[in-house]
Amino acid sequence: MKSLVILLFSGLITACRGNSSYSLPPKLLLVSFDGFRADYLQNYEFPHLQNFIKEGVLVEHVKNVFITKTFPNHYSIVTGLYEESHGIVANSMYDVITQKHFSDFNDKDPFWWNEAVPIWVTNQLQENRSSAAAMWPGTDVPIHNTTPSYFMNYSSSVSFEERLNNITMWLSNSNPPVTFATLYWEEPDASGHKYGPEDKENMLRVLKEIDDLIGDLVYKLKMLGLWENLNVIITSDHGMTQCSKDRLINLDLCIDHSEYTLIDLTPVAAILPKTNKTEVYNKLKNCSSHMNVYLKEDIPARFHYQHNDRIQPLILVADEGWTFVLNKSSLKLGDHGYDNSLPSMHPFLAAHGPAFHKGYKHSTINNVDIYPMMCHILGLKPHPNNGTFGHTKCLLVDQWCIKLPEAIGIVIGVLLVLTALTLLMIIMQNKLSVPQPFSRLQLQEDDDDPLIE
Ligand SMILES: *[C@@H]1O[C@H](CO)[C@@H](O)[C@H](O)[C@H]1NC(C)=O
Ligand SMILES: *[C@@H]1O[C@H](CO)[C@@H](O)[C@H](O)[C@H]1NC(C)=O
Ligand SMILES: *[C@@H]1O[C@H](CO)[C@@H](O)[C@H](O)[C@H]1NC(C)=O
Ligand SMILES: *[C@@H]1O[C@H](CO)[C@@H](O)[C@H](O)[C@H]1NC(C)=O
Ligand SMILES: *[C@@H]1O[C@H](CO)[C@@H](O)[C@H](O)[C@H]1NC(C)=O
Ligand SMILES: *[C@@H]1O[C@H](CO)[C@@H](O)[C@H](O)[C@H]1NC(C)=O
Ligand SMILES: *[C@@H]1O[C@H](CO)[C@@H](O)[C@H](O)[C@H]1NC(C)=O
Ligand SMILES: CC(=O)N[C@H]1CO[C@H](CO)[C@@H](O)[C@@H]1O
Ligand SMILES: [Zn+2]
Repeated sequence: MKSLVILLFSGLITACRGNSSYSLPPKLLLVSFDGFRADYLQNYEFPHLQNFIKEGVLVEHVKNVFITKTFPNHYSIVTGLYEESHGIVANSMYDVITQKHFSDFNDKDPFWWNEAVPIWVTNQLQENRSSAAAMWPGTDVPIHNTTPSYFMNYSSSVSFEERLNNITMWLSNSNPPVTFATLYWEEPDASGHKYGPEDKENMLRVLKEIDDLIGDLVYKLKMLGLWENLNVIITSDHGMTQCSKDRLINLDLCIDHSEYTLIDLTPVAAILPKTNKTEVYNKLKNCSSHMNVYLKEDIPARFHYQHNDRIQPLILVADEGWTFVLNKSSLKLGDHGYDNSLPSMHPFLAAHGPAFHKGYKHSTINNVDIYPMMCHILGLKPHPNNGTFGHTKCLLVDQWCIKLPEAIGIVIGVLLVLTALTLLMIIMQNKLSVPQPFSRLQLQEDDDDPLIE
């Protein structure tokens, strides 16, 4: 009997596993459309993306990391670490000890990246697996002496079509197989900065173009027979908020430029004082009521933005929509980088593939939670990180999770059943006890006597 059960059970497991396709290693394509603010999804039409979501999962808000800039957040997604822990703390950095500078055009020194190990490196160290990148900050840098087996040097002039063609080619015919791949695109960030997110007409056009690119992506994956077995995550690094010439904070009106070195300007200014730090702090503190000025040691803990030499002694955080300028600076109509608790700074996440549920919506996760989820999908052991795997369990088919509405339903259901049972028992008891109110009293003397014997 026992062996029959085991036989049936193992047969069931084999049947569920299906055949050869499941013995192939799982594959994952991670896509970022830079600056895709979460609520664009509610306020504009995305027919292709909505189709993708209908057969996959959607996380409506992804809480990203402070500062809400491009390089830091892309590196958090692939390492699961806060900025202070992965070391890419801004798009513009200066290291006092080595006197090195980092900027988006001077980002190839591994020194800046080596404080963390991105997932494409870990994936590559697995036997018989390789990684590929059609761009993503850091993928053209030998981090811990390792680049993806297949990658492109960063160039904004390479078209989406070429990036897509090459990444899908690498995903389909490489040996050892490419199991982790990235695809990066500069929009809607570039247009968000240029027009501002409140320019409905221009954003409508740009976001329609992005939806068409998502259509091209799905079409291409289907044509190449990659669609069924590939896990695809579409997400972004940050959102965007409207700025204005009426919301400027001119630092030149408060402090002479000779007193400090400006490492990064807006909306989080990184200040390295040249003279007396306290005096610089006092002058800046008094500059505007539309910002917060922090000594490094006083930066709020919720930002997780303190414990790194690359964070400067003074930082200024502009209020949403305000811009730091110097006398000669120009203004962008849209910007990001602000407090990561602002909804306008959040992107979304959508995912599709054998690892994900179909038609499931989730309200929020942190962007550092994406890393442990990706490691789980790829069967990789994650490096120590700041993400929580449990936050993403509801998205995954191989995990059990309690979804809030169901949990409430179950609790209410159980309470109703218990109430009904209690009522029933009370009624029954009353029915039984009513006809013989006195016999009970008489019986009481005998209560201690054993019933049987
Ligand atoms: C096995 O794989 C083939 C080809 O990939 C597919 O047509 C077939 O339906 C699969 N069978 C099961 C039981 O999954
Ligand atoms: C790696 O691939 C080779 C050749 O395809 C195979 O013999 C070997 O067993 C594979 N190793 C692992 C760990 O899958
Ligand atoms: C994409 O692949 C083609 C064909 O292999 C190659 O010629 C081209 O240089 C690649 N593009 C990039 C940006 O690497
Ligand atoms: C990237 O650029 C470097 C330096 O210009 C060059 O040596 C290398 O071959 C390029 N790599 C790829 C994959 O294009
Ligand atoms: C810096 O300035 C503050 C206030 O003006 C003063 O109390 C302090 O002694 C100065 N520190 C140094 C190192 O000069
Ligand atoms: C900036 O402009 C203000 C007002 O026009 C002027 O007083 C100040 O000297 C200027 N500062 C610099 C550094 O140019
Ligand atoms: C984030 O993770 C790193 C690596 O485990 C750890 O050193 C750091 O203390 C964590 N940060 C927080 C705020 O927990
Ligand atoms: C903007 C601001 O806070 N200005 C203050 C700077 O300090 C002087 C004197 O301490 C105040 O009078 C200003 O209101
Ligand atoms: Zn960005």
